[in-house]
Amino acid sequence: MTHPNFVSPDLIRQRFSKAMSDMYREEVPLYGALMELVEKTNRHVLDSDAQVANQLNSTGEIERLDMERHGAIRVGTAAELATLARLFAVMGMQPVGYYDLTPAGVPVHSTAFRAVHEASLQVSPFRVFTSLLRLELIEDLELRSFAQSVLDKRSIFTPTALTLIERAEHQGGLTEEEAQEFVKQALETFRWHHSATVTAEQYQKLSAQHRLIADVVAFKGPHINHLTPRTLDIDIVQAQMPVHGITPKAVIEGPPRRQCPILLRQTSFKALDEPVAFTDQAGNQGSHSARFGEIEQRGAALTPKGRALYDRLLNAARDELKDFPNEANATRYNALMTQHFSEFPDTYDGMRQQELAYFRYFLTEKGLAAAELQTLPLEELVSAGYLRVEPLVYEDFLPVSAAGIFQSNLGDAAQTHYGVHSNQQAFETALGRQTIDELGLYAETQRRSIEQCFAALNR
Ligand code: OOG
Ligand code: NI
Repeated sequence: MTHPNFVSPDLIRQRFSKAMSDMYREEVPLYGALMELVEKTNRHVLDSDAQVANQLNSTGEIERLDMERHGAIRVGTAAELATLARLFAVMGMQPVGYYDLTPAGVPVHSTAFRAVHEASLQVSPFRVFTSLLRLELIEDLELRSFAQSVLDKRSIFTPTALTLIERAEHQGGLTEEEAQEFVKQALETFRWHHSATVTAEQYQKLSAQHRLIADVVAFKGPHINHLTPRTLDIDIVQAQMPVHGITPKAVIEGPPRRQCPILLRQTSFKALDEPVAFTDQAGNQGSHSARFGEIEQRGAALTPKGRALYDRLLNAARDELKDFPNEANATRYNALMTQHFSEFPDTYDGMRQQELAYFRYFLTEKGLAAAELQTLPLEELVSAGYLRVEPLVYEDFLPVSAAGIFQSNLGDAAQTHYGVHSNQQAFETALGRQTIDELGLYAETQRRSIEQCFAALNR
């Protein structure tokens, strides 16, 4: 039971997302520039593309668009991950999906904390891609135990944040005053720190093992490493970035450009080196690059069948390319993607009839006015115009894309090959709970929307 005086977790998340964006904008001015570019592009698309504008208006997504963003962090220990899960739970965020990044040579596995119900997503779709370092992949045993000891010494949460998490769990929520303090305290975990926790030499050793290991181990906390706004046309933004002095990665991750966008397309730019102070140096003599910028365009969530088709076509294009996409082969990669994806139906009707994507059903004016429809099957209600169908937006991430984003920001030079495989069970043990299967969530939302239509038709 929620107490009438408690602030809803959705509202806490909405405020936290805003506070995070304000903090990041102040810390990384380029993020502000990117946000302006995205806003301008979105306005242009809404003014010039009636189909997109109508679609966003009728699903209500138009209201969340300006505040829509995701962030990413990386943590070092099971205890950190488990406490983060509790912190995010206060904001109504659950771990959705399991992503294994080791096939791409990145020694982490991940989940995405986000709201799970469409009503909550509408209040704030804020998501945080959260990775756990797999220390067991450091082969040098001495370095591994050094990394472990450094991590064991740090506390990434403020004492007040921990108290408020416990209070929220105990009381079943937070009062207005507590919620305000919680947002302030929780933000501290994600702040950037110029001072490292290791010497310059220790940093070098960690970094030589993998740059990501240094990023996780050598600092006081899991600084937010990017915040990603949602654009309605990623190709425009990609083309405009250089005009604004920003150099994007060579290719856009995810599916190729389509009439009916599916899943998620992403591009990022490398952040600058930032001055840091190692423990054995006076002042900010060292440097570290961790923080970058990213933008994304979201499309329809795919069913298991649609996702299998996506994975097959993506793999076929990549196999034919025979290499990771890069500057030199970008044109060929894009051509191969377009060619292979011609097999994926590019109309919403086609995707719905073949059950490739999830949709939401809405009653139309005509449907509302008609009472004698009670016995018609769903398809006939749609074809007669009593129900309207809109694609359900994809709220999650893609492992191959995430690997491409990681790599472009860690430098592509060193490709590490790990002999290990995904270990969802170990991840969930560290997390202290199971991750939620994202496909089930989309199916539920689709089902609820159909039920609501039928209920309105008095079935
Ligand atoms: C996360 C990279 C993945 C995405 O949007 O797929 C990612 C990281 O670099 O920590 O952000
Ligand atoms: Ni990202």
